[in-house]
Amino acid sequence: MYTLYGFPRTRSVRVAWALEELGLPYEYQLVNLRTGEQKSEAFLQRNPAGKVPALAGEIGTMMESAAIVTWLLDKHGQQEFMPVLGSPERMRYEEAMIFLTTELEQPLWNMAKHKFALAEEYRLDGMQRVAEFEFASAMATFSAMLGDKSYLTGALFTGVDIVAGHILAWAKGSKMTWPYDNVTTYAERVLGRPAYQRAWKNEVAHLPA
Ligand SMILES: N[C@@H](CCC(=O)N[C@@H](CS)C(=O)NCC(=O)O)C(=O)O
Repeated sequence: MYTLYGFPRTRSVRVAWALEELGLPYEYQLVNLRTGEQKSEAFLQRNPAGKVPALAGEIGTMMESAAIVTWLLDKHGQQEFMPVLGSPERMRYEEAMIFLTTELEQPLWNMAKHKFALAEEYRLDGMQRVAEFEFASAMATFSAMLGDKSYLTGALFTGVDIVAGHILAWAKGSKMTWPYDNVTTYAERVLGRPAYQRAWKNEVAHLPA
């Protein structure tokens, strides 16, 4: 059985969502970011980055949420959730996954880092404005990549839609908006999936009082 090390309202929900889609049982191990547990010696042994998520299983412990989602679905859900390696759909998968994690997510992360996540001495004034500009530009690209497809690679819901769905939920939580109807409809489609709802609720239920 897998153990997911996570904390509610973080990127760990991506991994929980993938596990829920696959119907795999997993143990949820809260790493208390409020007390700095992610930097404890014990946790650093698992994930030297000192971040969540991490996924522990029979073959070791893995970090990086987008990679974990891809790995899990390749291993357990290839027929159902993953385009075949080398196919045009898989090309779109790889392209979108890198775009999401390097372009679309980064402005949101910069907003969070410079508002609360970094120690005050490292926060830069003006980052919000830069990040809003970069987010708007990345969203225009995202809307064009999605086009009129149901999902990012075509008709199949895949791992890259988990990561995109999480980023759009994060954007909404950060009060970001966009003028693209195709993105709004897509966000409703992916975030309405029962597996996402279950993953979200399960994480929140582990929140320390
Ligand atoms: N690229 C990593 C980023 C992981 C990450 O930054 N996690 C945040 C929560 S979303 C974290 O653990 N922050 C605590 C810290 O940096 O001390 C991934 O996608 O897994």
